[in-house]
Amino acid sequence: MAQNYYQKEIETMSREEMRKLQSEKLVKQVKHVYENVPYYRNLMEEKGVTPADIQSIDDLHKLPFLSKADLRDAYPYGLLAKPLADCVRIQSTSGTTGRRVVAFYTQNDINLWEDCCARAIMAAGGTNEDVCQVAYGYGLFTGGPGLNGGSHKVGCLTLPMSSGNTERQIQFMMDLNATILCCTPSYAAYIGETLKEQGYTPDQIPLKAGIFGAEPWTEEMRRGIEASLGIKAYDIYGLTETTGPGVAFECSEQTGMHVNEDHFFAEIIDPDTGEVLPEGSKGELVFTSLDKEAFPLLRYRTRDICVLSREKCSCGRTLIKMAKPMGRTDDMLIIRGVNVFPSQIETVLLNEGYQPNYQIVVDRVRNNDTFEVNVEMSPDQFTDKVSEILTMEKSLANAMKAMLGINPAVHLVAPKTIARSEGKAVRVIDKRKLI
Ligand code: DLL
Repeated sequence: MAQNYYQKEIETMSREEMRKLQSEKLVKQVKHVYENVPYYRNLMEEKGVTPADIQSIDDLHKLPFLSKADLRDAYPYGLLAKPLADCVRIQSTSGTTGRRVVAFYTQNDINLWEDCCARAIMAAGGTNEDVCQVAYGYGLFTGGPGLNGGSHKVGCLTLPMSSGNTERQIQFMMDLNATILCCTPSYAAYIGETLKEQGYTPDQIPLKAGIFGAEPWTEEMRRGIEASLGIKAYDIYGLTETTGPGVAFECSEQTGMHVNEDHFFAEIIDPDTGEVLPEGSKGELVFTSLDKEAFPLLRYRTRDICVLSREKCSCGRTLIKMAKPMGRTDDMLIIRGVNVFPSQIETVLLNEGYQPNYQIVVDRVRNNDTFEVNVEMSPDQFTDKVSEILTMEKSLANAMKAMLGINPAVHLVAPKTIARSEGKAVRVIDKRKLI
């Protein structure tokens, strides 16, 4: 596939030049934060570090970490590094636990964020000939605004749909011949399902590519979405704390996501000791914003478990790659002492011929963990014969036991009874409240 770059010079820069650029930006950024963010200055002072100690990117490890707890402590304005007069926008997380994260942007911050999203769209083959349907949520969530801005920069005709109202999504997609779809992978799967129900075959759908992220999804799920929509599906990663989507994006090689490392420097650390791990090690992903102005987090611990790689990429980009996040240090469930990732359950479901419409319910009864997985049958799997359902449940439970090492109670439920998500799917209900 011929490569489209949005900012070729940066995306294909030599490693030496990139290090030099990162070092120059870091030195400036540390000074900016030290002078303007008393909260972080205190952390630096506690560690005995001053801006003079940071002469290049090799000195990054000397700086203190920031975590979600710091964001909560400093909420809402304590990590702001620019006067309010220079800030033009906030975005925020859904904040289901504790206080929400509120991130601030200057116009330059929005500009660099949209550039990152434009790189992602072009890496997925997008050009100004495309019609880009943005079905991520708009508003406080970063998905809609980020991809909307990137789509404008590429020059696509942008359909600012936001999420939800699937009938309308499909009508616009078909009437306007949308060629690129941006939304969460679970919503893409649902749109595919609905199109099928309406009698469309993949070759009747005008889409050619999808840019899906904001939640974990497996390779099996990717293949399912690609088949149902007749597209190539690209992963995109990001988090509100660093800007939003576009911190990293997939190219046509699809062996990991290129990190926009001229803006976000990535490290992998041991989550227990904080020690920086060598390239190729699995650990917690940490980002440093090298040139954001309003909300420049240094060494922010994402809690995403990941691996970085500098292997040469056939797309020509030299930007370091991150693997698909392999879970979070905080969403990993420990059930009866066993580590369980929702993505493992999803893999089993897809391998066994089920759709990834499921919910994990964990509870603790008399000091014992209970572990239930509710799985939706598709209309052609549906039966009301109890004996057949019991056999299917048993076989699925065995497959999960083989993958996880522990036995869940599997309940098959009727088609369309697990709530569909228009944003991030709620996969886990943990009633144990262990912390
Ligand atoms: O989810 C930003 C985003 C919007 C990314 C649209 C991609 C597309 P938050 O709501 O702050 O931001 O959630 C960030 O979501 O730390 C990961 O755990 C998870 N996440 C994001 N992208 C992916 C992905 C947006 N591609 C958190 N694969 C991150 C797996 C992802 N997990």
